[in-house]
Amino acid sequence: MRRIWLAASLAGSLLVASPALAVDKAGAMLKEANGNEVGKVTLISTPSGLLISLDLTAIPAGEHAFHIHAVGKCEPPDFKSADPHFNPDETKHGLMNPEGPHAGDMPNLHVPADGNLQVEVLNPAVTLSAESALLDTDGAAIVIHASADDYKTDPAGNAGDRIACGIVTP
Ligand SMILES: [Cu+2]
Ligand SMILES: [Zn+2]
Repeated sequence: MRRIWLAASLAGSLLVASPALAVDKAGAMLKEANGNEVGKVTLISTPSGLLISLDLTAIPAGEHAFHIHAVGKCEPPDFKSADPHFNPDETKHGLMNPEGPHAGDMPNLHVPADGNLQVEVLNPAVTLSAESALLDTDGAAIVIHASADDYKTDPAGNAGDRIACGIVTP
């Protein structure tokens, strides 16, 4: 009798544990300091990592750093509320840093003259839920900077001001 009860309760807890936490898609609306929407981000969980699709509509032409920051808060005008780069492993900044990168570090965006850019980036270091989760209690934000990331200067790649910010939302 006791063995049957144990098996039943185990099955019950497994059922509760898995589907409730799984989030496989999220989005973010990128806004400048004046509140204008300048792009949309879609984040999709894949077995290879988080697939991030960007649809930018009004970013100044040129090369811009593109990161995931640690807190889902975008307060204008400087967006400092998003805190530093998402860095659950407490590493150093930069794709070219031997002690890096942060989980939130990603390649620069090259925006053409008309300010429109569609691009997809795979970030294998982050997930939406479970480990290295963007949707943890303080959330996360997608940030675009005024200048390029030099991929090595800790803690932020010398990328200058934060010109657009979007809160990752399930
Ligand atoms: Cu950044
Ligand atoms: Zn970084």
